[in-house]
Amino acid sequence: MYHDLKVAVIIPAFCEEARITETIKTLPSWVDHIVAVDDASTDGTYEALANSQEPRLIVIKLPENGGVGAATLAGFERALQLDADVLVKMDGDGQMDPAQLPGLLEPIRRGEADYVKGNRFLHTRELVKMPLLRRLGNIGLSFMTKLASGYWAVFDPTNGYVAIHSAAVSLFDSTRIHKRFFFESSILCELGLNRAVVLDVYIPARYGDKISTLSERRAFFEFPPLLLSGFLRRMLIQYFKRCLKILCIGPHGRNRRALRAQNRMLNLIARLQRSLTPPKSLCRASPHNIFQREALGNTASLCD
Ligand SMILES: Nc1nc2c(ncn2[C@@H]2O[C@H](COP(=O)(O)OP(=O)(O)O)[C@@H](O)[C@H]2O)c(=O)[nH]1
Ligand SMILES: [Mg+2]
Repeated sequence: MYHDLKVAVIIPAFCEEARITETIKTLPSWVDHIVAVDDASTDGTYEALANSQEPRLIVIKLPENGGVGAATLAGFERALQLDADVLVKMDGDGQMDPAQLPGLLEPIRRGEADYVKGNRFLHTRELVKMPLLRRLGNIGLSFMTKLASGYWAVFDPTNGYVAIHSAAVSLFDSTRIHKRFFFESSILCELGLNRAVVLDVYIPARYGDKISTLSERRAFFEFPPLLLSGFLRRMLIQYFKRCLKILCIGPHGRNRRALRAQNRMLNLIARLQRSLTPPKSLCRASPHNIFQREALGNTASLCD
């Protein structure tokens, strides 16, 4: 337990045979559950996990490789079944320092945030150390993520060291979350639509010996279209769909003509949305969406 919070650490792992045992060993004793998800590794990752003597460890083996997002979501699901209050995502390659865990959890414990993420560049001194091209790429993607998610104070959007309150997980539709490296950015977009409180905490980079599998070239070409789609979807939902619903409720209740016009407009918007993103339900009003609902304003009802 971290104070009164039951903590589950979720570790997505793909071919981490060399690092996974050490990563698990370094977790502090107050972590309640460790859920390691072997994403159909082709090396001995699963065997290393299965041979672990760690009593808090739960191992999930995915039948086929789904990507870091799919593996993390599988871990989230298991952690929710275990009634964890806070879910932390930590990579299996030892690049995320467990000493930084309290920093991620503290804002959630204090009720100041629903989702806390690491940010390697809270000071300009870290940014200026980067090669110019990489720096520009990072700034560009961060700016586009701000547009897509609406979180203007958030930087380093691809940072995978994150903690989320269990109630905030039920705010988003997991089918809308990207299953590969756009995972963290897509979570930000979904949380933004639900007005969840997101906070950055400074966590210095720890690169270790592993080379990132997300190449700059890939991020440069794959992320902008996804972010553009996120931005358009946010505009449609936040500024058109919700406003329309509010406009149709006059001082004497709902007006029939306005409602018909609204339905026509909503159908048009829905068609537009379907052409932008996979056809899934937009928001789910869940009885569990109670965490900080009052503080956040009951926005969920506007998008059901
Ligand atoms: N590369 C890769 N990593 C995966 C996959 N599924 C789960 N992971 C895990 O996702 C985490 C992040 O991957 P990594 O390559 O270290 O990315 P980076 O550190 O963000 O550049 C690691 O713990 C991986 O083991 C997958 O399909 N491919
Ligand atoms: Mg890594």
